[in-house]
Amino acid sequence: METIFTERHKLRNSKTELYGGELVEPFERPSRADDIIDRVRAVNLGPVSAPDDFGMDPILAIHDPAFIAFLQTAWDDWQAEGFKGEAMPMVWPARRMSRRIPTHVEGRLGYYALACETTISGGTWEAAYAAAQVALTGAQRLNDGARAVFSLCRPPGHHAAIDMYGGYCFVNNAAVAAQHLRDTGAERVAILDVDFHHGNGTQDIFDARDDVLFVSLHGDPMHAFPHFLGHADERGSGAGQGYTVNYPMPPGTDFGTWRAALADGLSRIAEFAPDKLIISLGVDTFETDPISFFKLASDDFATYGADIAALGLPTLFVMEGGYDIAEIGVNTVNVLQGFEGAS
Ligand code: OKP
Ligand code: ZN
Repeated sequence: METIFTERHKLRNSKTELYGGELVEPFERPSRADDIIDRVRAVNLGPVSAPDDFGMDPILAIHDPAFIAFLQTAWDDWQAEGFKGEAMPMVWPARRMSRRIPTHVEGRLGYYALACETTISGGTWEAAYAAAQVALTGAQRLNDGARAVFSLCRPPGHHAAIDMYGGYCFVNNAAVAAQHLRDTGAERVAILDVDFHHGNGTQDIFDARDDVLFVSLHGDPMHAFPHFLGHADERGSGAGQGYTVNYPMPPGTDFGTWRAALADGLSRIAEFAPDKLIISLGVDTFETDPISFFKLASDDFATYGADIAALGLPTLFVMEGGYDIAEIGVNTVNVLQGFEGAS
């Protein structure tokens, strides 16, 4: 399997995350991608290629232009205020307040953020742009006939909505890739999100559409980030009714339970009969992930990779989360090797 990767992910290197009331080193750090690419090379998964540049249009096909303009200038605007730390929101348009977009960067941060753990620092936009190109290049490889491709995106994307960032995400890489596939011949695209966290951004983007099926397995939002989306009764709206499928699961969920939900999700995907499949691949379902509560073991990742392969669809793996740094490379590549072994 070919991997698409660029060192430009290193430009996303913020020093702080607000966690438990403290500023800590971010869980979403550059060494994550380094460990994954090291493992890809160690097992000879396949060639590693640099992304092509598809420009801004495919990003703007998903995201609000004013939101993207905000991401591009937020760090400069923040620094211009003379602030010493990294950019983070601290006030939101909460219930019964105005949706008018403020002028001051503090107001703009609150308007466009869905959470405040994720700080913006120099290079953040450049890395997020590069990650979207990594996803787009993988999608294009499927168009060129590949059975499967691994887009090693960093920063991740599935929490990023049309006009919101947060949860370590800025541009929704999987959504940008899905729209590119739609715009280049695919009639139907399915996105299967196996990251521990609900892909609220992806769900929001495709909520009212029947051409992109969104299926997500995740920690129940009653207990887990992003807390305000991902319930089982969210099924899509308008023409998109029935094209969002959520499997929230409780703390301590083991692989048997998780795999049964996957089997159900895979049958929904088979029924939809998409031309292409995108996997939002997070390995934070691992038993020792520091911020999650599922109990998958390393071997389970290979098992479910094979389950996904049984659909027989052209498949793009887009990297999302996973924070147990010691095992992130093994677990990620286990999914890909499990898939290949069963293809
Ligand atoms: C990004 B991705 C846990 C706080 C969680 C943000 C998590 C973002 C996850 N107590 N904060 O989906 O892996
Ligand atoms: Zn996650």
